[in-house]
Amino acid sequence: MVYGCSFIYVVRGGVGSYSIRINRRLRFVLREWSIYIGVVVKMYVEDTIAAISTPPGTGGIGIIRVSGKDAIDIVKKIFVTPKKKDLCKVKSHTIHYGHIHQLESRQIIDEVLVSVMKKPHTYTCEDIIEINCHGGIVSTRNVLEEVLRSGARLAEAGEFTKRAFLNGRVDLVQAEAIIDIIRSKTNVELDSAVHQLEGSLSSEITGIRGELINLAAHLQAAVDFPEDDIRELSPEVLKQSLEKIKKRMDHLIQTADMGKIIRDGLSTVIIGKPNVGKSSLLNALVRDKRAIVTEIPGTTRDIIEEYVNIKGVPLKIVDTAGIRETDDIVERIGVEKSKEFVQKADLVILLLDGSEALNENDKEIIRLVKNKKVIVLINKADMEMKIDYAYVKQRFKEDVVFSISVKEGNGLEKLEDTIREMFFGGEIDVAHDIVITNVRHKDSLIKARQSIENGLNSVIIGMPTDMISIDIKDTIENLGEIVGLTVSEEIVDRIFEEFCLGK
Ligand SMILES: Nc1nc2c(ncn2[C@@H]2O[C@H](COP(=O)(O)OP(=O)(O)OP(=O)(O)O)[C@@H](O)[C@H]2O)c(=O)[nH]1
Ligand SMILES: [Mg+2]
Repeated sequence: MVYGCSFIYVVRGGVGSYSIRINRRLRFVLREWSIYIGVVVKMYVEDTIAAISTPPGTGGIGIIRVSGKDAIDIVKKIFVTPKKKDLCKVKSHTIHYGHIHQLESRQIIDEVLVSVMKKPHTYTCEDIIEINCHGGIVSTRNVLEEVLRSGARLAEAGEFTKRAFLNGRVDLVQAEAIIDIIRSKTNVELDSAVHQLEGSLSSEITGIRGELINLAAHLQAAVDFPEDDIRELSPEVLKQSLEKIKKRMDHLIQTADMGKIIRDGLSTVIIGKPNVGKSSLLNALVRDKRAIVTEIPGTTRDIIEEYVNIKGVPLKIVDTAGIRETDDIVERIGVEKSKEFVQKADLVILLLDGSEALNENDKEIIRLVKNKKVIVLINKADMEMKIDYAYVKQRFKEDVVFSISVKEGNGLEKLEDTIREMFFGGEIDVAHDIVITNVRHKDSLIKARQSIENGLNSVIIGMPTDMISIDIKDTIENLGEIVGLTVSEEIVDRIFEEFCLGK
């Protein structure tokens, strides 16, 4: 990839660091810490890339996306409309019917619709052409080959979005939100990713960062230009400002637990001795006959995993083999796996058969889940109850033990409400709340919080302004990593490698 850079102007009053690359190898890092110099750098990417943007395989249509300064000229060489339109002269954001020809033999390869989107209002901020061809594997590949032959380079994974980032259309948080949108497994995850793409987290981070920049500028100016009579910030005012900012960071970090659930699903395991109705419960929750249910104890032997949305809480729910002592090798492996899953789970749903007295297997499982977050369901409430209810109630908090009948569907609603209350304690509004769903963001926030804490301690013990400025500067950098202002080239590469081809 060939990069260029140009400096547009130098202004008074910016603090930060800018990192850009030229010709892949040459890394140009502009870092300044003077409150009087800020440099606006404009990046541009030289070559034109192309890739198939639709999934591999056959489909209604296949889309070849071309982006870069020569996109229109390249496609013009192989695309012919019935009225021999000149693509360079058509209006931006218009669609044109025609045929793709082979570059040399001029043989027609496909009948297509070509979308022309001229910069800057495009996905990459560059000229983009999208060729909609018939969605066969061969036809799509043939069209791509002609585009490459005409002068484009095959795009790397995520390179279109990387260009959107390099050209300043999205920041790193928004670029990562695009991958999250593509990979969303539940609506909650999707809503949260869309909210981040709209810039909710980015503006919170840039807001906090902006306040720190103002503080740093004020501190530095008072030191560098004492003759200008710049009013010094009193330690008390400084402490209050830093504490306020730390609180905002704390709040963001606290959302990361919920963020993990939104992203990966609440890891939930259904556990119990054989035949208590675990698989029946899984099927009821996913509203599908996903697991085999029989009256024979030991029916489930392997782990069955499903994603389900329970009143807005995404669950990765696992049905396990019933736990009991057994000589059957296959079943024994299943039982061991069940125990392992209990240890890893965020939530354990322990199922007991209310129509039977508790036996040693039940008691062993009750011991096994002692230190876990657990909901205890006494199943088969439609039958005569023989279970020792008092024994169970003694061992768990009252509000997490209740009867259900999976067969008749009684108690399922209460189970769903209990799960939601347990983890979200009320309303979750991922479409409006800012939630940290990305481990990279969480790590940088934790580093930023540590830096600001160091700064606060420096203020409290009366360290000189210079020392406090260093901590504030570190915080600014840590926050800059999140949105991509101060992030290393390796991290940027790693993020975009996770994308699919053509995105
Ligand atoms: N009466 C009654 N029977 C139920 C209820 N829930 C499940 N069953 C029955 O209990 C039997 C066992 O159900 P499963 O869901 O296979 O039980 P399991 O816990 O997955 O069993 P294993 O896979 O063998 O560990 C089946 O015959 C179900 O129809 C219930 O609420 N009431
Ligand atoms: Mg089962």
